[in-house]
Amino acid sequence: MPGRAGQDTYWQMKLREDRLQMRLDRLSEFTVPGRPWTRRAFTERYAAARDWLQNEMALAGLTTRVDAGGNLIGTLEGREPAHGILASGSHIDTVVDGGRYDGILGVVAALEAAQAIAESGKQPGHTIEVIDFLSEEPSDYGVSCVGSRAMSGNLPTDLLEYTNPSGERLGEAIRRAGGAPEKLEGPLRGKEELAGFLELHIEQGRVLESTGTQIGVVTNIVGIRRYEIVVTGRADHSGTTPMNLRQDALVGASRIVERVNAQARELQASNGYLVATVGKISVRPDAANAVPGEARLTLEVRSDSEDRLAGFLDPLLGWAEEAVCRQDALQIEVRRLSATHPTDCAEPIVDTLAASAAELGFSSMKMPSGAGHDAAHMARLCPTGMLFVPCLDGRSHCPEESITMEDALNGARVLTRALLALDGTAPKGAVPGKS
Ligand code: HGY
Ligand code: MN
Ligand code: MN
Repeated sequence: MPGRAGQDTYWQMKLREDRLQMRLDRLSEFTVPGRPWTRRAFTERYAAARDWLQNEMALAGLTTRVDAGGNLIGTLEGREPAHGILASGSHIDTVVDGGRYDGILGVVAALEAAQAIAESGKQPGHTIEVIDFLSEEPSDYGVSCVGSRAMSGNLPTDLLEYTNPSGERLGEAIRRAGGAPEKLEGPLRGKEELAGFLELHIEQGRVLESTGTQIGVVTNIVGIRRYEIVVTGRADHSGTTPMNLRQDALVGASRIVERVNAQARELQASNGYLVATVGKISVRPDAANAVPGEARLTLEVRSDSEDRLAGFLDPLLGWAEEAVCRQDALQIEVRRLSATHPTDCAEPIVDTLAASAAELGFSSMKMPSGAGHDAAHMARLCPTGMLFVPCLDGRSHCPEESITMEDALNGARVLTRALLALDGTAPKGAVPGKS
């Protein structure tokens, strides 16, 4: 249901559903055969998808480069470079067996917006950048949002030493992706460089669909802490080791999984939004006939409150000291993998997105994001906002994830309208939310 055309007609005419669809289809085809949709960062398939995308950016009239953080950036020059850059984008990597639209919609829609603006023949005042951030999903190196962390100066150099299961350092992987890890000691962009950042994403939940709302305007992005918990016992023969003599690490780990779930339920009920998940586990020796000697878990905690995030681990470890270490004769080691803070979107950007949706005749609602996003890191650099479109049955991070092209196009329209609104009203020094 596109609304009034009026003064926006010139770019709306250029926003092309067929091109948006073609790019979504082509990008999603870069997947591990038989495992839709799997395009893990740092793999050859991911590199091939990025080569394709870089070429599409060039065909759209953008100049392209890969920055030191391994981010692929397409640039449409503005009339007034001093006004700063309006940037938009997301990521094209997926979780294993993930969805078709998580990430790529935001990249493809940003490219469509930039191309429509370029083809409208009216050069924007601000330079517009389309960004495909490197490795947003938790990577095999234990770090997520690698590119947006690097860009915003939130990739401490010790994270570059993290290794994947084959022993490759994250820093080397970033170099393979075209980056320059030796340049990642501080933010890659100065605060004055960027006038604003917008990210379009699928909602990944059910709120928009269940309320029949076309556009979600994000007010806050959840904070996320991830920890690795290693439970160590003793590997033994499963047939010859009596039950009372075992130090089974997986049994201890399973108690921890249950406790994480119970503690999160209690806290959520009494304290407000907090979710906690053990979504990854590996066991050694990992054999049907061996008592597990080691179990490695990844614990992830999310909340919109820094205090709730900070308060989760200690009670869990206090409980584990007695229930797992003492009673089951196991050891536990914990390592913090990463932490992002709950992040508010910039109010003037929230207002611009809501106004853009209304001007185009779309229903919208303000809502928090329970998913993490590159936008949370970009908010360190410049006024940042996000918009959501509905996804079928709220499914995401699974192959069933689906959206309608109508919703995809609606999102691209609001994104483009908002970029133009910011372009028209946000010269340097008077950028909304920027002091
Ligand atoms: O993990 C997240 O919240 C995001 O989908 N990467
Ligand atoms: Mn995701
Ligand atoms: Mn995503």
